[in-house]
Amino acid sequence: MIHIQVYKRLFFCLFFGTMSTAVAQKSGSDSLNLPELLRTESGERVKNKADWQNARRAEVVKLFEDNVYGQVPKELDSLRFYTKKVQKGVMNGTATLKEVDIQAYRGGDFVTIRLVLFIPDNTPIAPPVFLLINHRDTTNMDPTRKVKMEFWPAEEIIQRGYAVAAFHVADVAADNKNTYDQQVLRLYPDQKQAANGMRAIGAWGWGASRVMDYLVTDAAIDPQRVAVVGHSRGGKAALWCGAQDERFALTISNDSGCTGAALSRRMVGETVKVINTNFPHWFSQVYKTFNDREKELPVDQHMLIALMAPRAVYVASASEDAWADPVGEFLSVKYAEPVFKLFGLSPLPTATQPTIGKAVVSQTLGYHLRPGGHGLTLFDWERYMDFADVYFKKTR
Ligand code: GTR
Repeated sequence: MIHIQVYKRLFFCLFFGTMSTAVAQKSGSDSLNLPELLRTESGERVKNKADWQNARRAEVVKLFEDNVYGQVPKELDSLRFYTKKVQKGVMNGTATLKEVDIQAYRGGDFVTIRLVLFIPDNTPIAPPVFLLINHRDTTNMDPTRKVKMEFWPAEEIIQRGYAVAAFHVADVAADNKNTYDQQVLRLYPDQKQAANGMRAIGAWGWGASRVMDYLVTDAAIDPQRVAVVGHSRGGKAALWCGAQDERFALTISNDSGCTGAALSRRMVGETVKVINTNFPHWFSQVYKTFNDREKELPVDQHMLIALMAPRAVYVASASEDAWADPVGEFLSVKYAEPVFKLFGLSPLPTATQPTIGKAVVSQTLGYHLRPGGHGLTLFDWERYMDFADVYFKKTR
């Protein structure tokens, strides 16, 4: 049954997904009946950044915890960092490799996140870092660099003067509906019972926050300039992580689609029901009650993007990636702009989706539509580094 729905959806998004943003935007957030960003639960208007920071922001984080991604447990007995390897002069003498085990302890049990980190040598100051939440094969983050993939072009990122890091999602929650609870959820058994309990996507974001716990201790990099990056399902986790962990200066969503950057209420491409049916281990039990009820969701994804303010967020789409609804990914950024405006930050310099291959950026917002299919490519990374060069005021 689900397959016919998928093909119907695919046809629907191919036909309607490409409806121009101008039309979509003219129909505006009203026609989508998007939940209001700038009004509190008690009906107060959010007039300035203080209203947002002191009241509305926490409400929106809670709405996503309770209805979509689940809780974000913070209690730990201890967190230990073991630097297993430091190898200088790698990448033809341009970088230092660090392999660090991050061990999180609770209730006599622990999980280990294995971090791979390359740091460029001879940068004038501690460099910014790109941290990838890797859900693809570990060969995509090969510390020996025998295998090089543009999914994580570590050499090119080092050449641009950035540190580059990655961990694999399986260290915190296997991407499998039968075994996802055998890593970090072992430390938080109560989450399994809770209807708004953390599931795999939340656990991957939790993992990135534990990596940040390590990065703030490493003087060789600049923890004030860390970007959390994810592709597709990893992009959903990166957005949720960046939304609630304000230590990440920049959040990058690459083709994250449904329950990532794409507006759920558009119901173009993958829907809430389809994603909950195909990946029941990704989101909270409560989220499943919104299958086929997108219009009743107390949130939509523009609110997730808005939680990054006043920090930066970059959303990318791919022109042939109809399943991820590129228009919906772009509109989420547009409809989040009112919150950035509260901080005096300008909107994207365009009202409509930019032409394929052209990046549009403001101080803290970025978007591009890459030519081609669903994937994380060197083209995408170069656009992220171009944005970060300005946002992180990088000298080299
Ligand atoms: C698809 C899923 C998408 C996206 C994608 C990916 O199967 O429907 O939501 O997450 O996988 O991660 O590549």
